[in-house]
Amino acid sequence: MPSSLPFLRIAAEEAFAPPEILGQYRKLIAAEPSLDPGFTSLMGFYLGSSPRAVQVMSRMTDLGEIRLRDMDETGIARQILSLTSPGVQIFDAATAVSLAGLSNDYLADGIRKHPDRFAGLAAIAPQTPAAAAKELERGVRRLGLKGAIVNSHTRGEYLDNPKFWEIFEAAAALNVPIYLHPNTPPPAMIGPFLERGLDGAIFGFAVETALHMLRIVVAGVFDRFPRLQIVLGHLGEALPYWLFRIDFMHRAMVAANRYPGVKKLERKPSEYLKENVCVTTSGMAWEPPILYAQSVLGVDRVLYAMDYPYQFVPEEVKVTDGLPISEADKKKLYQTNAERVFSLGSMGVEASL
Ligand code: 1DF
Ligand code: MN
Repeated sequence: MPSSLPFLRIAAEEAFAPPEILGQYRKLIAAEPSLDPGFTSLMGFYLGSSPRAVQVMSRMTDLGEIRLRDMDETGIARQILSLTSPGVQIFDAATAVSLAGLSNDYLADGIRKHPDRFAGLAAIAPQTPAAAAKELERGVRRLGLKGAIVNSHTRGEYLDNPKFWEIFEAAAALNVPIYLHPNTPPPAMIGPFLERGLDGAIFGFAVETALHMLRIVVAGVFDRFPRLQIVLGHLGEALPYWLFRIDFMHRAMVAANRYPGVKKLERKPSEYLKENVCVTTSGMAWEPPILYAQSVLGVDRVLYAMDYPYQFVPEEVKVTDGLPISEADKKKLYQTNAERVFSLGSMGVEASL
């Protein structure tokens, strides 16, 4: 790692999976291929034998030498690790709760061995909201994790449903963010995407995740939990481009009392998206939208991410390095925003444990 740089590169959306969970994915696809066509399409591909799948999966379970070598080659000082999408959210409730604990223990072990290189987010099972809140608390308090990852819908359900709000309550109380990571669209939505191969990272991920984020906003989650912070990947899943129209239409809909589920909020939708949301550059190594996101959300709310191992393209770091922004803003993008949002001051597992 070049030590002469005036900043550390911290990558905030980096995936891993314990072998046990990949095995459970395999079993589920074989046993119930029509349970969730998006999942079967996505993990059916990545657990298959194409060169891309093999290349990605050869790195997925590693929290040691392979990953560190790749990080060194690309100049990534630290990865903030999270269980790959769809996490445990595809499983039945009991399996999901148990595998979330297993995954977080696996992750904490990896971090304990390299506390200066890795930090992590807790996998949780929204299927059982109380258990999810408890596991988030265990992850943060006992394992030293820095927040939670939720891979968008859980078996077709979204976190704006108040039955999930104890998860938000726990995150707000612990003062940690929730990373709202993509998932493929749920069965009720995926048909038109799948027919043309648009269900995954190419576009369907962003449609699904932006929808989920907006459901959380218009449901009033941030009026109830004003300090809650959500992190979105992929430069905000296109939402920063939409702020003007979302505000205009939301105001018009509320004024017309058009939908029983759409209530007046304390702030404009765009204000929540600017004050309760941060975005990362995962998968979006492209100067125009990075500068646009910084201009709309502010330079304090855009964080670097690579999306390793799905998008392990060493040249992409050069795009971020070459952005026409000040050195001070580059340090925010690469390092200090992540340190603030994920409270990385105390990286690794608490010394007292
Ligand atoms: C892909 C991309 C897969 C992302 C992911 O998890 C993922 C992909 C299954 O390229 O198929 O996290 N991503 O965040 O862009
Ligand atoms: Mn990702």
